[in-house]
Amino acid sequence: MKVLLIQPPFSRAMFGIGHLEPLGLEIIATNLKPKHDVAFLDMPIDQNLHATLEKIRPDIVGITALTVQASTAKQVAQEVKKYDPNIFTVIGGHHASMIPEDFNIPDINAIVLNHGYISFPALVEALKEGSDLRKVPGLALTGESGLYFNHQQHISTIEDMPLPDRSITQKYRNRYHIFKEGPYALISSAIGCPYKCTFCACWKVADAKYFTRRPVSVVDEIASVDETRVMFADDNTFQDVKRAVKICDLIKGRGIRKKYIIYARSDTIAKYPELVEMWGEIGLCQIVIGIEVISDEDLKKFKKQNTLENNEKTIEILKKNGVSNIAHFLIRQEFDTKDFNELWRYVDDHDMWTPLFPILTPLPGTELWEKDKYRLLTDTFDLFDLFHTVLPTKLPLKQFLSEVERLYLRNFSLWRYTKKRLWQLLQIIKGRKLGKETREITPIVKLLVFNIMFRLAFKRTRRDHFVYLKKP
Ligand code: B12
Ligand code: SF4
Repeated sequence: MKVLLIQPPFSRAMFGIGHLEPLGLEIIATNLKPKHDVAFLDMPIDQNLHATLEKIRPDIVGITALTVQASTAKQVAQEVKKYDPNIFTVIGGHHASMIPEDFNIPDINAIVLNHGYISFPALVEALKEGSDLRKVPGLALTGESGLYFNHQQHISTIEDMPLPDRSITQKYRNRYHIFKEGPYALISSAIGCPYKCTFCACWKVADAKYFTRRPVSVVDEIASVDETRVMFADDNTFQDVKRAVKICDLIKGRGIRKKYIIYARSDTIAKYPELVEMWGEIGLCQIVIGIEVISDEDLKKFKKQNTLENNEKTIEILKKNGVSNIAHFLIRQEFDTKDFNELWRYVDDHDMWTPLFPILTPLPGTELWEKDKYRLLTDTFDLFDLFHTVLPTKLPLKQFLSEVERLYLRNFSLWRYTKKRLWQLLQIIKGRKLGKETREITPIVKLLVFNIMFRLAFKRTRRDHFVYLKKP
């Protein structure tokens, strides 16, 4: 069978922070490749769908999508069916797994729930053999009378998860970046998360369990990619501390020299600060930390099962080791000017230079979604990028968005930068040695570029809100 895998374009409104390889599709490709022809189109980079369909003439098209890509994924499916109604269209990925009913449309034939590396090859075989699709595990078949579900796939190990076939993304690889920096390779070393924060559905992928790959296999994969920058696609790479130490030792022992970005929780880091130290030595340069809020009470509200003390310890540990802290702070719709100022004061007082301020968004599959789905300001998922608000705000919308923008502009402020550099100069004049924390300060050129980039992006973001908002 000829299979075309597609990463659909991003919604026009999306505020993008980066674009990396579609790891899910590469993993699926591995199990298909021995028996079938597999091609891939990365539409955020190459929008030429018609020419690709002409060239490949696929029997099956598989589309991946996050929530913010739900509309464009549907448009892609529509174009594919317009080109040839006999092509079997399948959708998978995070959005399809969390809210499959959103894809119950005539242009889509089947939806793969969660772990596509098991279901998709079985589906392709069933299509080839002409056997009963209702027997394929982890599948939902679309239809006018509703979805027909076969049972979901529940995993008990990821030892059988194939390594990604990166040959399908070869021609795009030097375009994969985060914040204009790249190329980055993406590697999954673990799946799932044992916590259940109210605003997140990542834990659902593995039923609140945490499954890991063997350290040797992870390090072999790191060594095999050409890129010198690697991002881990795990929700908490340090969750299993012994394993994190082992991976680090292996990387060091094999003399692999790359730069790493990982996601981790502050409770792990506060308890095992040595992890940051040892990983810092092998090239860990950024950690994405969900600090989320600035009080214990609010941490409890979001069921984060963490403390302010852990967050603050972590901020210091990362500074001491010269590892950038991509701290995420949730911006809530109930914020007024005082809350925005208080949050900024916290960031500034803690001398943080690389924070992000995602707007609280009821992502499908989350507890928040169940609570707030009836209050949405918009009919589409195009604004679900965490830079738009899809819920009503206490402040007038325009003012709320200006306050969010101001947080970023305060962070990229030339005055703040100059003050910091002058302070450092003073320390040097006084004969004091500067610590590794100076590494976190955004270099001046980058700071100016981000300042302009964010201004332009927010101008568009503000305008898009009014284009996409539900008409009363
Ligand atoms: C790494 C990562 C990123 C990276 C790179 C993503 C990329 N490929 O470009 C960066 C930092 C750039 C990023 C950006 C964004 N991200 Co992100 N990111 C992740 C993270 C941590 C891992 C994703 C991943 O690779 N997983 C591993 C792969 C193997 O899993 P998978 O893709 O789900 O694939 C499996 C199945 O879903 C299935 N499958 C997938 N596709 C298909 C297709 C078919 C046909 C089939 C059959 C099966 C199938 O099979 C695969 C193998 O079993 C997740 C959290 C998480 N734990 O998933 C968040 C996450 C995906 N991101 C999220 C968000 C919101 C974003 C942004 C919108 C933020 C922003 N404003 O920029 C952007 C989206 C733009 C983009 N480029 O994708 C949300 C999405 C929530 C949602 N409901 O959509 C997540 C879930 C985190 C969260 N907050 O909840 N992200
Ligand atoms: S926010 Fe982080 S800790 Fe909480 S459930 Fe999601 S991945 Fe787990």
